[in-house]
Amino acid sequence: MVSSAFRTVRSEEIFGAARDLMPGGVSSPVRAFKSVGGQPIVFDHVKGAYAYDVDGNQYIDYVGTWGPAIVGHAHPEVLGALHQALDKGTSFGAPCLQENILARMVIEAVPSIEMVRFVNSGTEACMSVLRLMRAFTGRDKIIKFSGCYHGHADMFLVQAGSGVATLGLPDSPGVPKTTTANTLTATYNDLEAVKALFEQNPNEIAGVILEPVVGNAGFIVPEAGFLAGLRELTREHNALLVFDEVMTGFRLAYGGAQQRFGITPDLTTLGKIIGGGLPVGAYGGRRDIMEMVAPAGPMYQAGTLSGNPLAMTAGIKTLEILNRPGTYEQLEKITKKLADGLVQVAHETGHAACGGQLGAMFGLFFTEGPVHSYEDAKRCDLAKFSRFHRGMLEQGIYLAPSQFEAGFTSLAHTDEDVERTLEAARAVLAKL
Ligand code: HOZ
Repeated sequence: MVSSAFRTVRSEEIFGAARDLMPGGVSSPVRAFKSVGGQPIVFDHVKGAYAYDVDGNQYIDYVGTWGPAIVGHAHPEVLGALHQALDKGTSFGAPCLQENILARMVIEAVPSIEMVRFVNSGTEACMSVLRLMRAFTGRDKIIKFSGCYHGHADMFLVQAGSGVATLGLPDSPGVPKTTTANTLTATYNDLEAVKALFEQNPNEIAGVILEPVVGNAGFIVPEAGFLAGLRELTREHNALLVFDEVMTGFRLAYGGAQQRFGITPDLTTLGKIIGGGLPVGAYGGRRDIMEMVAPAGPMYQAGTLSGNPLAMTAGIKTLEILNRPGTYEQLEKITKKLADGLVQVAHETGHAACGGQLGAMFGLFFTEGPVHSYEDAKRCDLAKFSRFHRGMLEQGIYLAPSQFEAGFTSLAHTDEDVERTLEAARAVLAKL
């Protein structure tokens, strides 16, 4: 636990050198702490619910490597399986048995998935699923929602969440207007806006893609009837419904948001948890659609490292652990205690705040709320979030360094961790 002797000398040295070597000193923008200020912490190792930095500070970690660490970091069973797999080689570039095993587990778990293709990241899964939506329908336009993030492929960098929202960037330079001309955007939770887009673009829209529960504009849940309404509208217009469950898959329930809400999309993207901490993404869905993917069909998509035995092994073991009795009840209980506790502590210390939780995912906004969309989320007190984030860091609590990211818990987080977190929050918020 970080004490009054919070020192970050080594982190500063290492990050200082990184700045000269890599743009912004990082391999992915949000990690640079730009929106919350101060130097990022350089990690040395992770275990269970904790992260340890290069200065010897320990943190209760609610980022969980941005989602994959749902069974806890460096779980002994995952590491054991990986050690065995390592001895057989790191990559085959040929079919392996582990792909079948993980594919079967994913198909059995996720209601919409009858066939699956493994790729190497959530970005890759989403860019591939977009090509598939277009190939299957013969239409070019898609609808996405502001604040939803579907990776960094050109056609999704329109009012995107996550790092784009965190850094307050306009749509990225380098993305040709012609590439995004077919990306229509609507406000999340606004069914009427989607209806209007369908009416204005008859027979032109391939489908609607969304995070069924948003995690890249902060944590935002769908209002009653929103997902069902999208399901109806897409059917009515012969368009596809795609759930980007890169964050929510295996996190809100074993079968993801679609199982939890009882709405089955046509296609789904996955990532994070299904790789157990190694780089994996996947897209899958109805068999008749997936059979368009090469070499079964004409829609081309490929990858040298896709389905590699190490990543498949980590995913298999992670899902095996998650599928044991009681895991989701435990995740729900601990995460609810944390999310409710944070809002309560904020109110008791005199701050406007709202938040929520589903499964092992949570959020806290410094605003009266309610927050139903990215437009609402942008109205929250970002300066206060920055000070809260820094204060929590100094208390040994590692939160996502952006108001526009969700928080993640794991099976390794204990009641005691949550109580320590709430105590820290009380101490920090009382001084803000
Ligand atoms: N886009 C990721 C969160 N939504 C951040 C990934 C990272 O920085 O590792």
